[in-house]
Amino acid sequence: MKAAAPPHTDLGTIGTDREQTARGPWGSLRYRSRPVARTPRTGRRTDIRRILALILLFLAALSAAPPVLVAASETDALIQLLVDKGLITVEEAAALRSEPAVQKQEEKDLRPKEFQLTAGKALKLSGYTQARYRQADTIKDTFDVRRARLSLRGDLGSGFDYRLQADFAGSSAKLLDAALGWRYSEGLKVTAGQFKIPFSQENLQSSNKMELINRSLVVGALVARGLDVIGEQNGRDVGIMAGGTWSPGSRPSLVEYAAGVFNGSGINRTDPNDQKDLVGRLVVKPRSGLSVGLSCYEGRYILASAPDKRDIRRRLGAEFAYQAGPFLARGEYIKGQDAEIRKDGWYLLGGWMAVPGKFQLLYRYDAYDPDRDLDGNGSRLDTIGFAWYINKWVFLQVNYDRAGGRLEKTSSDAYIGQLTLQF
Ligand SMILES: [Ca+2]
Ligand SMILES: [Ca+2]
Repeated sequence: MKAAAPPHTDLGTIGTDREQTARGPWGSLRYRSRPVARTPRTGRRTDIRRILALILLFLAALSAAPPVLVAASETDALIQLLVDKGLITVEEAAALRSEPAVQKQEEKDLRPKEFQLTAGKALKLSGYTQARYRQADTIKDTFDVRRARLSLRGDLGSGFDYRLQADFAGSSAKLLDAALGWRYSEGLKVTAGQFKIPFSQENLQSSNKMELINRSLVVGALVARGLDVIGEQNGRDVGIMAGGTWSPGSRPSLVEYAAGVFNGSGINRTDPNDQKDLVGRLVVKPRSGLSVGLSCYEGRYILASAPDKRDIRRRLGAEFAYQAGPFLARGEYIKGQDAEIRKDGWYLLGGWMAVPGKFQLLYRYDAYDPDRDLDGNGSRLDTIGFAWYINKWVFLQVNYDRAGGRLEKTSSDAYIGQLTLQF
């Protein structure tokens, strides 16, 4: 019965199921309307047939999920049902089955069902992978996959949105973001769940958007990252935050603020104490390209080695960023206190986009002191960077790190290359 099926020449069949259902019958209508309608009678019959074909396709599309009709194809079974009910004759049924659009739908019914990702609302899937090569005296030269992230975002209506992000690099996958947001206005958005704490511009900069490969020493040590007392939390925590922008007069986004309450213990874990940490950030943009900001953090932390002790974990940061044509300047100073130990550090980054949108040259001066009351233990790092924005999806960076520091004996050079693929 299906042997006479026409070859697939209609481009309308290539695409999503929805497109196919929508295009099929209309394409069929146009195609058929020229050769037929020789007499009024056959014309009316053909019209009825086409209307029935449309209804059938609609019903077939609706019944795609529950497999009510097995044995034959769903469309074929529907035609048989119409015959059984006396609504159409056997001849009309045969004519219907020969309609090209109906034949296509029957073939589709008989094909094995494919796995489909569906959602009630539109969702946006994005992700990126960063492959890195490092060469230094202090490590074995190695390739590694530094990040492999997938992110889902969506709008749930009534001002609600969500974001999920996981990192698959390393030995086990890790949930980074799981946040639900509710926007009341430009001036107020409430976010709850797990996400980046509103502290430091560099912390809030996405890893696939950073001009240099590594974050600065001070952000790495004081903003819930690798060298922080609470360990590597990817600059994130679990809590609730309010934020927004406010523009007095006609100026765009003159003031940006965010303030939140967090567990203070990092990602994918509950709070080991009753104390909640407070974080806030305020950024002012007095003119286009320039921003100046302050961040503060007040909390208590518990070390696994001393579960009964609650120590102060306090941070204060100042930042600026300035972009003028191809030139970029950015800097931060952050000081912190963990229990009795006072720490601080700062960086200054300069960039020049030598070829607009393509090649960028960068330099960063980076300093961090893990104990301000102890002399000679500071770290210094000079980084020279080259960034090549190959296209929207591919980004290549080469960095040269020169470590320094007054008493640092292990001073060594490091060359790092990193390729970012994003979608
Ligand atoms: Ca806590
Ligand atoms: Ca010191």
